[in-house]
Amino acid sequence: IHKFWETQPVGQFKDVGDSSLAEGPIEPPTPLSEVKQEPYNLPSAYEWTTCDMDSEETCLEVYNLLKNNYVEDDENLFRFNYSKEFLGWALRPPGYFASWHIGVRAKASKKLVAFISGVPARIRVREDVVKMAEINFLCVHKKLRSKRLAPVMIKEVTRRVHLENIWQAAYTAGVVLPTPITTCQYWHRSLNPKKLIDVGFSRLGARMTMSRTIKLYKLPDSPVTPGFRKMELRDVPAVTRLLRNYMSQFAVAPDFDETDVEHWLLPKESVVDSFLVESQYTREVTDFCSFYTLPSSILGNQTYSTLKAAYSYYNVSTKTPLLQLMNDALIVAKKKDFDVFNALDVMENESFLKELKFGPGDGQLHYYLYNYRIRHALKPSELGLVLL
Ligand code: MYA
Ligand code: JJ1
Repeated sequence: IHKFWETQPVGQFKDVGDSSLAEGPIEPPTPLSEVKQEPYNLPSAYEWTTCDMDSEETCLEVYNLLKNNYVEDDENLFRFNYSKEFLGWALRPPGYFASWHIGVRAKASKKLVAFISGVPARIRVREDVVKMAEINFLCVHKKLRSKRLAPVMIKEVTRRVHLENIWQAAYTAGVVLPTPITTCQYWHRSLNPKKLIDVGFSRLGARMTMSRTIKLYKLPDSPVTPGFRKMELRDVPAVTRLLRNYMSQFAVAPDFDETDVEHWLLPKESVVDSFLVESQYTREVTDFCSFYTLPSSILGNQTYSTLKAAYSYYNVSTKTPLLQLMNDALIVAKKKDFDVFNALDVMENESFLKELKFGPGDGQLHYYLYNYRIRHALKPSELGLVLL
């Protein structure tokens, strides 16, 4: 049933529960001279293109492909609409490879019809820090679906990752493939309940009126934690220490250094927001929270075209209770006019979801590793990784 995935070095369904298989790489690296030097063959009407994300024009083409053809919910009411600024940020972290930004064009029209990307990351799996590619934004134009183009694109990105002497990858998907290291649940916290109901994102609860619903989700005007402020460049060393220490408890998590923290967590307008708590006398950074901006297009609504969503990213609490820290995150997200605050049940998130009035969504997110076996599936709470 998985003609492509059966051929790949990933945990196979038939091996689930087989304790004789050790954790770690499934296949050893091959000498670089043995990595295929030419790109895989595409159907003759199409050609490979490396997408230069420094070029406004190319960035716009990728943006438009995704805006019109990327991930939708199960009822096709919403479609992710990553901004151009977001794509520039997500695809150009420290040490990125332009060759991993892979497009497919129609030869005749030069129109961009498919895309896949990778970015380098160091990911710790239990004791071992492994160099990996994070694969994201796999997209085939709606008119070219089900023609087995995706396996060719996956093989091509794999080849280009191997050329950089990297042999493992991490990725997430809304579909079940062989085989998830964990399956996470999406949770949603209404910030603008009237709009969410009007566009079909949520429904009026049983025995609830609109005015009772609006009151239920009301939040204070400003954060309540003393010393809660936006993260700045000067905070990078302290945030890195706080985060590294906190992340060490999870089975799978990124191994962030100061360069990574500056890129991934320093606030960037309409892309990523980060806040911390600085204690009044010691000026110590004790707590941290962050979220990224990912709007969705609302498909076919007369009144609204965009749903503004914040997604919980990395959060650390050592002094401020996580519940209070995340309530402050909701307050600032509401102030910034987000309609909804989304979170996965990863890390310690379960400890605040219900109390802060998040409700479970109809979507799940499956996490995968390529060429790395995990003995047992993880609990979502053992996962310390958030992909964009
Ligand atoms: S997840 C987001 C994926 N994108 C979307 O959902 C956007 C909307 N959908 C589409 O654009 C298309 O439906 C896509 C499939 C492109 C998804 N991950 O060409 P096909 C397998 C992996 O006929 P299409 C993200 O970006 C499917 O099981 N495989 O199908 C992370 C089947 O194989 P098999 C997937 O619908 C991506 C084959 O493709 C996915 O026209 C991580 C069918 O191909 C999926 N999301 O196109 C990629 N969906 O027969 C893997 C379907 O075996 C990275 N398939 O079941 C692996 C690591 C690589 C680097 C390694 C380095 C060392
Ligand atoms: O956003 C999602 N679901 C929403 C909208 C559902 C619309 C009908 N299908 C949802 N809303 C309920 C909210 C409600 C608010 C008050 C409290 C109770 C809950 O459930 C879902 C996630 O739940 N999103 C998707 O389906 C999008 C795709 C998810 C898979 C993503 C794949 C990512 C690609 C990897 O890079």
